[in-house]
Amino acid sequence: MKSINNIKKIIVLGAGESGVGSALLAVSKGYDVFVSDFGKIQGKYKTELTFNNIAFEEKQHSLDRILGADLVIKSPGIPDSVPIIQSIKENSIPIVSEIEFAVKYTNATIIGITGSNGKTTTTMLTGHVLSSEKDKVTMAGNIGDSFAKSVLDSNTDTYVLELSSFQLDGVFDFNPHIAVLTNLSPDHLDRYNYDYDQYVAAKFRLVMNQTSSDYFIYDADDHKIQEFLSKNPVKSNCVPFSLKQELNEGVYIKNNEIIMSFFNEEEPLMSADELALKGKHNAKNAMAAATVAKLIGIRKQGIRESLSNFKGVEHRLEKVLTIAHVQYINDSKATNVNATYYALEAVKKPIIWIVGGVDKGNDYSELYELVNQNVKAIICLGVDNSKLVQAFSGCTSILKETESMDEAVKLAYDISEKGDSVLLSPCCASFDLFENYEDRGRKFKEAVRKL
Ligand code: UMA
Repeated sequence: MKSINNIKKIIVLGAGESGVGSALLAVSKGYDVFVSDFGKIQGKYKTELTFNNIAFEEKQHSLDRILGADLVIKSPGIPDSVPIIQSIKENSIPIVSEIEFAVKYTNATIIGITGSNGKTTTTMLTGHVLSSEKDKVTMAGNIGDSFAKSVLDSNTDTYVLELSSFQLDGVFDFNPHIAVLTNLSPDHLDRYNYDYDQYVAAKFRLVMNQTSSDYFIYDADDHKIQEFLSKNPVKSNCVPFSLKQELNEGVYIKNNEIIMSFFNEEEPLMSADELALKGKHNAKNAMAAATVAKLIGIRKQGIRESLSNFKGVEHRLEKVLTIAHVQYINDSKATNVNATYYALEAVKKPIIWIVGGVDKGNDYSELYELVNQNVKAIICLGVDNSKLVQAFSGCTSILKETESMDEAVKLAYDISEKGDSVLLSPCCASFDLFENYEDRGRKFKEAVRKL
């Protein structure tokens, strides 16, 4: 990227959470900023731009104006394949993500957390544990609030950033002091030419600038992570965690006890039974959070207490209500096959499964066994359900389709019997019928409460 000192005109593409945060930060740093959105800008973001006198356009990308930029900050939801990005690249104008831009304006310690699943839970757990002993800890990134806006607003010591592959695609100098990779499984393949390795490479951009004074925490049981590392060693200190093997350096479980093995010293942290979040995948998320906390210098007592009193993450296997002995569970955050796999495994059967949305190149065959065993009815909730119907029509006798959340929940209610679970675990992105996965989860909860 051009030295930041030589940049005057910044174009921000996309006026959602990321773009508006970037624009506000850029204006505060004295840049000439113009925001361009191809769609209609949401009311709250338009108000923020107008209120701060930031020039913008909507329902178009004006090529001439955009090509006058010294730097383009691209929102993560905009794919590289769209014509405007191609034109910007042909004109050799640098394109960065909000993360790359914003990090230049903070001296706080950066903890960057990515992974195909568990990154929100791990980010929130980490923030929760660090906050037990530190005052100025801020969580941001893919978790909802933009990093750029929090750099502008807050006076923080430590950022815990949830990072998506889309955000990492646009980083070049970004270097978190502590990086966490929770796990890898195929996701967002529609953005990576349906090539899993391209997606994996995007995730590993998290550690590409790390040095010997930084740390990389990762799942040692994950074959894809190990495969990548064997071909592309990192420069930072590797601190793996594992449920399967005792590690000389790292965190593992022995006789149900979480053991931290650091600097040639082994110490038990707590029993896995004491963790607030249950299940193997949550044990791993907790081990990753505990490792970050240890490296940051949080005392063992603080780590243990925080991991036992954590309240959980909204839209992630969130219990909503029990009606007529049927449990309704909101797992709207499950936007890929792997996340839904965990849900179908973890939730009490028989399950009435509400699934669907925007398919991201999913391979549903991994779910067949679980669906055959645990699911009694499927309700497809999406504009185009054809791939789901084709994949699962042989698995259950009941398969219904709808485009309405209220109707999906009503159908589930009608089908359900005492002891069943109704699970919203969509396995897909939400943008066909909802603003985002939070909106989808909230609408599910409203529909359940209306029953
Ligand atoms: N747009 C254009 N041109 C285009 C395409 C889109 O201008 O060619 C415009 C749209 O009209 C819209 C804006 O871009 O107004 C939206 O940008 P965006 O999709 O990047 O969404 P933001 O509101 O900026 O939110 C983004 C992340 N969204 C995505 O990556 C899709 C949020 O992650 C993140 O919290 C936020 O930045 C702040 O960092 C959400 C997400 O769904 C939670 N992430 C994906 C996931 O977790 O699977 C990656």
